[in-house]
Formats: sequence, structure tokens, C-alpha cells
Amino acid sequence: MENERVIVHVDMDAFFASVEQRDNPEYRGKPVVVGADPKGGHGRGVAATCSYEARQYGIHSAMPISQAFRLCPNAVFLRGRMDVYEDVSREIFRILEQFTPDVEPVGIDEAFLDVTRTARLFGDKRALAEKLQKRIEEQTGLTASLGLGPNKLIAKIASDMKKPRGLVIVEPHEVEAFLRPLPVEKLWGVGKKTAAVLHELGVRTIGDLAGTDSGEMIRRFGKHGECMWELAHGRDESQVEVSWVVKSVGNEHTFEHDTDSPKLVEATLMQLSESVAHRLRQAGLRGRTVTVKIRFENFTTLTRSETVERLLDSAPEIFEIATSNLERVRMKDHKVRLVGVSVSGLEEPGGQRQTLLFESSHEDRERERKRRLLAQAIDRIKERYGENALRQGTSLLGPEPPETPERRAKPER
Ligand code: TTP
Ligand code: MG
Repeated sequence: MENERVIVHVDMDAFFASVEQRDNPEYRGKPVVVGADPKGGHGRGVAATCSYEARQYGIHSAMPISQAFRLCPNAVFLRGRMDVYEDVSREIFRILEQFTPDVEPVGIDEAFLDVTRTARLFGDKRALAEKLQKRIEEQTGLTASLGLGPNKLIAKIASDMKKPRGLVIVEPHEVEAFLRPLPVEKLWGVGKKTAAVLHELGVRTIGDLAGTDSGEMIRRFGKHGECMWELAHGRDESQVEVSWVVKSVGNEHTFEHDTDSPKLVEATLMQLSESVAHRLRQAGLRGRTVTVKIRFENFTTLTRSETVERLLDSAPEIFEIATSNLERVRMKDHKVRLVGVSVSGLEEPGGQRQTLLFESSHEDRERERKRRLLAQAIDRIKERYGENALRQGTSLLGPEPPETPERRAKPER
């Protein structure tokens, strides 16, 4: 068992809402919903998250804000303060890095840590986890839930088992028993569609899946079937990845009201191109591929990409390519709900190596590495929650008018 890995998954409890309760004592113990403006039940956005008190009313993340309002009209509805959450997130990541250099940000409030080599510095793995949990609470005034296990899958599932302020440690010999009763949907890669097929086969729990014939799973689902079967046995080799390269920079905007005005769409694309170009230049990046995205009122979504020879970082160029590609899309029958622009195929002008080796001090590089790591963490959550996070992002920026696009960098997979 000497090669056993020790992986921790950390996830903050009701993150945005907890920050609000921490900073506004009058909200403590009350249902707090962070997200779009409910507008007396007519708001169009969704809830980003809510406090555990609000969850008792059935409110949850990504629920339409109008529905949240119906469930609990007396809740405290807040639009949120993204800049504060990002600061707190940075603070949390600084704490995590005191426990191991191998930290993989997954979201703004979530990370994997490989503590295989550092656990003994804290006594043992339990001592490390307890200390980490305590330090987060003492330094930030916020609670975290932790899961610890021999791989990322187990750690991730474990951190969710006893929220809030949970700490669940799964020993290697307990893995199969731990997974057995859980619904198959808890496994990575088992979405609604796969789950429906599995249910038809009589497979409802992870234990059911582990008990199937692997050959049968491979026949039905191919490589994916094999992966699921391995995961169902608690085998997950994926590594904690500390990579920090941003692969694309993008930005999208959901209209407050679906629109059929080509002028408004165009003006919005211009704004989006400007903010994307601005971000590229700030990060010293340029890219060759422009992708434009459009979503109609019926939620049909189209994307068009074009790759050009030259490296781009200016708004007019990005805008021109985006709009010329959008012209290929027929807009006539449906109103437009959302548009987006992103630039990928990125290259750092002057070359990354030069900057890293000759132009910056160790501290600069370290600061830059952390900045990117965090930017990536924040971007990943937006990537994962897609349009919802963006809608919230728009409103979360507080005083900004609703038609102002939210910045968004989108890492590629
Ligand atoms: P989560 O960790 O999924 O949720 P949470 O921390 O609020 O609650 P839990 O205790 O269950 O972990 O997401 C972290 C933050 O990301 C959350 O506070 C708000 C934001 N978020 C969105 O903006 N949109 C979403 O759909 C989700 C799920 C989260
Ligand atoms: Mg969380």
C-alpha cells in the first residue's frame, strides 16, 4: 500500500451566500439567495447559490430566480459581489498552498490537493485535513467541507457527503463499500442520458454497475463503458493537475429581453469584442481563432469558428471576423437570447520562455503563476455553469447596467 495516493477535495459551503452572511451579520441564520434580481417574481435570471437556510425551502443553485422568489419571498435576495468572492477565493487558495504545492483549482471555491507527500508533515492525513479545515475557518470566517481518499473521484464524492463543515475520510479498503449504495449519477461521465440507459438495464447504484459484466458495458458504451466500470470499482488514476495555461479568452452576454434587432446584436458583439481584446492584451496574449456563438429564444445554440493566419488582439479584427461568420446564420424566425465571442489558438507574443527566463524575477513569475491559476479557477466555473454563471456574472457585478457584457475567459478542454 506504499504507493497509495492521498487526495483531498475542498469545497466551501454555500460560498457566495456564506461570504454575505459573514460580512452582514444581520443575514446570519436567514435564507439568503445570491443571484439575479427577482423583480418581485418576474426576474429572468437564476440563483447563483443560496444559504443552507434557503435550501430548506427547496431553493438551489441555477434555479430560476422567479421560482426561488415563489418558494421564499421573504428571503434576502442579493445580486452579489463577484470581486469580493474572487478576493476570498484567492485567500483560500493561499491557505491551500500551505499544505501542498499540488493544488488543482476546480472552481472559485473548490480544489483538489495531492497531499501524498506532505501529510506526514502534519502528523497524518487526518491531522492534515483537520488542520486545513480549521485554518480556512479561522482565517476566512467561512466553513469548508473536505473529502479525503485514495483518488480524486472518492475525494470529490466524500466532500459532498456531510456538508456543511463536513470531513469524510475514506480509507482505501473502504472504497467499494463507500461507493456501493450511491446512485450511478454520482460517477463522473454519467449524465442524464447515460443514467437513463443504465436504469433501463436495471443499474441504479454504483454497486449495481460494479456488479455488471465489464464486457457488456464495453459492448454497450464502448470506451466510456469501460471507464464507468473502472470508476464504479473506485479506480481513478487521474492526477491532480497544477496546469495554469489559459487556452482561450471569451465573453458572452444574455440580453435582458430576447431581441430581434440586428443592430443591438451587432452593437453587443462590438462590446464583447472590445472586452475580449482588452483581456487578451492585458494578459499579453494573441490568438488565431475567433468563435462566435448565438443562442435563440428557443435555446438552440449555434457556434461558428474561423481561424486566420495572423495573430489577433484588437477589437475591430475580432469583431469583423465574428460578424462575418454570424452573417452565415439565418436569424429571421427567432429572437436572440445570447451572443458570445471568444478567441482561441493563443500564443504569447515574444514567446513565453523569454518572459519567464529573462524578463521577470522569481516573485514576478510566482505572482503571475498564481494570478493565472486563479483566473483559470474562476473561468472554469463559468465554463462549467455556462450561461447561468454569466447571467449571474452580469448581475453580480452590482451597479453595472444589465446590458453590459460580463468578462469571460473560457479554457478549452
Ligand atoms: P458550489 O460549490 O457548487 O455551491 P456552494 O458553495 O454555494 O454550495 P455547496 O455548499 O453546496 O458547495 O459553487 C460555488 C459557488 O459558485 C457558489 O457559491 C456560487 C457559484 N455558482 C454559480 O454561480 N452558479 C451555479 O450554478 C453554481 C452551482 C455555483
Ligand atoms: Mg461550494
